[in-house]
Amino acid sequence: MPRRLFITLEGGEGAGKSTNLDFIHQWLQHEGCDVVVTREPGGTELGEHIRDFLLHSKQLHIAPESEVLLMFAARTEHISKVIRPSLEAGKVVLCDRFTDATYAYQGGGRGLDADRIAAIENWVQGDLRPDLTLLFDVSVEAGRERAGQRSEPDRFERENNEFFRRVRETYIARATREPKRIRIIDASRPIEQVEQQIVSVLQEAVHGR
Ligand code: Z5A
Repeated sequence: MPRRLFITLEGGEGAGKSTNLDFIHQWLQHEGCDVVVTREPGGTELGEHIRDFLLHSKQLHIAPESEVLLMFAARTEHISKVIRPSLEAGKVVLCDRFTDATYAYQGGGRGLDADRIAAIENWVQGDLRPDLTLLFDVSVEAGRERAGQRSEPDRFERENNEFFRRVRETYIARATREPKRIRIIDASRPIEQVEQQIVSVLQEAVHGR
């Protein structure tokens, strides 16, 4: 039987997390996993309220420190009500973004000190870390062009290319430091090839091959 796993999806704007989430969910179910799909910020009633505020507030400028604390407030609720109970019940948790996004957006993008983020991470999460993270990587320009075809941009999507370059660099630096956990998926390829790469990474994580 596949063991319990905590899998997270990460990437910059337009990298294709949402596009591939369904595919990953179905693949895991087909392999016999009991899967809980969730997202951050969000995943609980309080978390969804925080998400709504952070993404859609008319107040564009929020102090980066407030932003990071709100992300972790949502995360604390999410961990205690959804993530830990699901893992303890032997399920696979498939989460659209988690703490790597905080390092990338609030650390890289907003310029907050990574050591401060790490201190809150340790306090809030204890030893909880994802077992596997799929980092969907595409150039900022290509990702933004794909995402640009959507409707009204949210608070993050209004940031400039420089912001998103720092986000991407931070993600890649983290993947370089933790290559076993964070697997880079080349999201610039056609969807069928992206899916093939996803499957080979998941095979290894779920079945150890
Ligand atoms: N955030 C943060 O700052 N700190 C934190 O700690 C956390 C989050 C947890 C909400 O995230 C925001 O929260 C996020 C960071 C911040 N802001 N930003 N930007 P989100 O995950 O909900 O929002 P998102 O980044 O906009 O992601 P998304 O909606 O999941 O979409 P996506 O991954 O960017 O891409 P997509 O919707 O799957 O695809 C975009 C388009 O590209 C779509 O038309 C697809 O059909 C197309 N596509 C996808 N893949 C391909 C390929 N391979 N070829 C061609 N076309 C493709």
